[in-house]
Amino acid sequence: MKLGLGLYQHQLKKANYDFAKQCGCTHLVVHLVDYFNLRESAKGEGQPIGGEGGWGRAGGSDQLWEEDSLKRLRKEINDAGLELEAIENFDPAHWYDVLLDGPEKKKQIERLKQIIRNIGRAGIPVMGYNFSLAGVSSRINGKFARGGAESVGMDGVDERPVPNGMVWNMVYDTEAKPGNLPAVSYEELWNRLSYFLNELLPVAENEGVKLAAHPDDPPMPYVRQTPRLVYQPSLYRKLLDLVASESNKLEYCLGSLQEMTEGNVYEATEAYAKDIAYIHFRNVKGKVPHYYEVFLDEGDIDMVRILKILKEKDFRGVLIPDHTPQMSCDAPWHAGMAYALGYMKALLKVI
Ligand SMILES: [Mn+2]
Repeated sequence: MKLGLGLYQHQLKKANYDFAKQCGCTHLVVHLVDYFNLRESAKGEGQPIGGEGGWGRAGGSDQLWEEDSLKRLRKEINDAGLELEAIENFDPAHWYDVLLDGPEKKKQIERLKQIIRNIGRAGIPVMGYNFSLAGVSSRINGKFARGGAESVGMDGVDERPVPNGMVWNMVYDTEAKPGNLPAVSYEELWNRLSYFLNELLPVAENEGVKLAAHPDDPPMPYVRQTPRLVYQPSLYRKLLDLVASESNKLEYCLGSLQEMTEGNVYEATEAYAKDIAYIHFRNVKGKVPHYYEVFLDEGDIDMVRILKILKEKDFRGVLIPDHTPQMSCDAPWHAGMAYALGYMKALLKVI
């Protein structure tokens, strides 16, 4: 197993590559979408929460997905002594009508195919995605972790409808007509995912890229009056069975799995180990709709037990901390990540 760090778009710079290397990482997972663009001031604070405008404007990352830009990014990372394992999340501007089954769907799916080709040709092995209408939402902030460390959690579901022009918790059309997303059934949403996978997986296979699915965060059957796809562990099987392909993989989020109300995270890890592209290694207390993100060593998941299962199943992929609580100091995000990575590195050695 390999140690990695996830970096947000605004963090893609030499100092953070060196930081990852110093923490013992060999791999990076990067976000090209800037979730903080409406709130520049929030960039030091770790995870996006988002208010009325969600996480901000979609579409800011256009140029970054070109083959040349991706090659340049990979080279910068390689030059710092690290490998670029994955890109996490498409820009909503590139696929809103794939998610919404809108008029631009065919054009946008072609764009996604080109993006997969660019990623493959830049030598990046994995594209992580989260097929979701409401995206990550219902988040609250608080001093939920040990010693009053700030983290995110959930205390009830966000029931507000998703306004027109917004999807995946970002705004893709500021001129959208007033009103909200029409109601969508589970069956319809699974059909949309099926279209996406059937179109994209053959291209991904050709280019040697894995498409890795994140479960719903939070894993509730409905959020903001929209249905969700993977909100119980068994629904990951449904996703894998939808389209048989070597490139149909999981962005396996331990926190989200633990927050689910059915099954348990150990059985799920055993069941899915062979299908995991990379892992979000984080811990939580509680289950939906009431849970908090906490430090790795104080949550409900026995992280040692998880690593033992992964070792037994011969998982050789990358683990990243995903999120951590913010630590009280001048560099809250970095301190949280350094703590998590040190803890992970020691566990990997011990098991
Ligand atoms: Mn995650």
